[in-house]
Amino acid sequence: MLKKRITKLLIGTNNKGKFKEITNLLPKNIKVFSTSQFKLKSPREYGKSFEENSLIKSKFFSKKAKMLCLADDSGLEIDLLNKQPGIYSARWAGSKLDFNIAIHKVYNELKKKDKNWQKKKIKARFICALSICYYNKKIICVRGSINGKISRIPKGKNGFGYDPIFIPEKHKKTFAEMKPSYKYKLDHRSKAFKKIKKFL
Ligand code: ITT
Repeated sequence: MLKKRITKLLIGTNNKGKFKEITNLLPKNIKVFSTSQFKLKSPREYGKSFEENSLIKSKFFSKKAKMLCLADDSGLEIDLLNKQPGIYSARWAGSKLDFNIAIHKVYNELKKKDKNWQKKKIKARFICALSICYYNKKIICVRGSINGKISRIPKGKNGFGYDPIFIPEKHKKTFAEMKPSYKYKLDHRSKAFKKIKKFL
């Protein structure tokens, strides 16, 4: 456990969308550092869960930059696809991380499972495991999730990744159609953040 409040923190991600969202969720008194400031490439994510991969990243980046690190491992689980892409959400976008490719793959896989999928409610959820480590020491690791469904077609230009195809529960718009400040208040990442609030 940390005895003092955090004053400086490395955000262990090379995903610009995540970085933007995480900095927005952090209290403004924390001095934030990015992996690009240290020219750090991401480690191989060999974990079998969001939590394991999050810890791999926060430990790796903390050791490289020699400072406290917050990392996020997240992804989209689709029930009809047996919870895929899940921890492989980034990998579905290919080596160039093209999310048009990932979204196309989601629709293709859904069609293979059920050609009438567009007429049905395709349950899905976003998951986020946030962890804070100092070198190899785990300070905390938590999970947040948000339920929803897959949109029949991609909609909206905001956000990143799978945002254009995810409609959160009790809403009609996709994450990509929402104002970023609105999405940040309700998504999986903000739910995980609430659980680490006492450290920030
Ligand atoms: P880092 O490992 O460097 O953080 P990454 O993009 O590889 O970046 P992940 O391994 O956690 O991150 O992959 C999760 C993927 O799931 C990510 O690439 C996003 O496109 C997608 N994802 C996660 N959170 C999302 C969100 O809030 N909105 C849309 N897509 C999201």
